[in-house]
Amino acid sequence: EGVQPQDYTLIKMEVVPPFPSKLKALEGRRVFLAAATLRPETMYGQTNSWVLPDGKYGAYEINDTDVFIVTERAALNLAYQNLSRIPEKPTCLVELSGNDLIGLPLKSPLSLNEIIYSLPMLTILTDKGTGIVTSVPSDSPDDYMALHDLKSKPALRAKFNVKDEWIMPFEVIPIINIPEFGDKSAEKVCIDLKIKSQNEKDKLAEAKRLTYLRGFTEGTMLVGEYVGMKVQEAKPLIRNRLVQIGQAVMYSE
Ligand code: A2H
Repeated sequence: EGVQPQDYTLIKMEVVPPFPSKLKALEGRRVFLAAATLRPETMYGQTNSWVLPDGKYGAYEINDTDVFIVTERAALNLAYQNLSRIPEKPTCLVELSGNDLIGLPLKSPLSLNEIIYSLPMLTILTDKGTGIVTSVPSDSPDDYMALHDLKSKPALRAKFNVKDEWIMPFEVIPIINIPEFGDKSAEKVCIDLKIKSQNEKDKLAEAKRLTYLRGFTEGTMLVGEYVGMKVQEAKPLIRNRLVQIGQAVMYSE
């Protein structure tokens, strides 16, 4: 926990019916994986969502129609931020593990890929955000390496029952140009730093440091409603629009 509160945008990634047996009790409701992001302007480039296979999640009633799948810790925080049907009291409809969520088809706001899938990431922290992360491999080194690991390692796919069609069709999409790093900044920096896997913590921290600030201060949007605009200016506009149309909510911790 930092000293400063962190403000996240929670992206509502809708689970596409029909639901698998573990989620059958939720039939008739709108069910979302709620992904915490600091980069709402990158949502055009989503290729999948990430869950922790051994993580504990629950399906929580947010209001009369919507259900969010998040960690219990996040559900409690949400309940104190007016995001629970019963104020200050989370209602869990179904307990789930990350493994139950792998392979769910999702429709996610602004994504150029119409349907994306939920996949395993081993470095997700359960004490940050919602425990659900949306994947933008063009601009996030963690996402790029985790997707690269799954694409290049058949044994890893087999271990988590990941089908080829949930990953192989999904390529890195150029969405932001950074003068020094080009149109796929995360891919470039991971290659330059010779990062081998999602587990190379120190190198990935360096990759994030290199791309994060530059992306914000010098990046230009290559796609979407604000194409040509600086990331710095587009970011609040995109975030506010997503919240206004009900496809995202703000969350702080
Ligand atoms: B970001 P901070 Cl394009 N465990 O969103 C691990 N990582 C998590 C997480 C968790 N429980 N919850 C959120 N995150 C990720 C987009 C993105 C992000 C881009 C580039 C950089 C980036 C797409 N993934 O983050 O420690 C989420 O990934 C770089 C730090 O609170 C979230 O934003 O600063 C970010 O980490 C929040 O990390």
